[in-house]
Amino acid sequence: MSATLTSHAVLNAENSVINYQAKSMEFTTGALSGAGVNEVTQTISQMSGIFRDEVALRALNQSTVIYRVQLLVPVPGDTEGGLFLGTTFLEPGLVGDEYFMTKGHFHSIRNRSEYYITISGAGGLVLMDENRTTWVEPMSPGSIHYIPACVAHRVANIGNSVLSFIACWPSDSGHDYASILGCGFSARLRSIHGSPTLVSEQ
Ligand code: M6P
Ligand code: ZN
Repeated sequence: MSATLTSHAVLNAENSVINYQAKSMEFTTGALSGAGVNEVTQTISQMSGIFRDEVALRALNQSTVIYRVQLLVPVPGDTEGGLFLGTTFLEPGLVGDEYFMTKGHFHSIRNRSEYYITISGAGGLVLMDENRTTWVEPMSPGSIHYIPACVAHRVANIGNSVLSFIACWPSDSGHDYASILGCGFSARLRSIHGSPTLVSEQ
């Protein structure tokens, strides 16, 4: 007997079908689908303490979605040697003069690195090392960004459409948001005279 290889079947050496839960990515948007895809949504109400202008943040509709992340988490979060995959969809918009952005984080295990790959839209990847030196990399469709160990990372949408990007990181990295909430990044990506500008914090 022979079996046919389809997108929903994996064959073993005996050419019989093994149970397989198909997953896929739609390349124009980065949207993930299939077995085990989870989704996390961040609304304005969940972004307290992230943007510099809290008054402007409170004036916005609190239920507005800033970004959502689709996740493939094939192993528990403390597994050494595994990998996680995610697609983030970040809406366009401003809080005061600051672009809609992700919360940003260091990895809890500091020596864990990560890849971001832009699918659509225009963005800035804001990076900060442990000496609080901050820089920004431009994100456009196809751009690949290697985030080294010990570097905090956050993405701002500087365009007028949804910015989507794929991320891949070690499953035991963890997210250290507390350091960012405590001290922030040392610079912010703001719209100054209509142009994205990295502005140092006072
Ligand atoms: C990427 C990855 C995720 C992260 C998400 C949103 O998909 O880096 O680990 O959760 O972006 O970023 P943040 O958690 O900083 O809001
Ligand atoms: Zn990360």
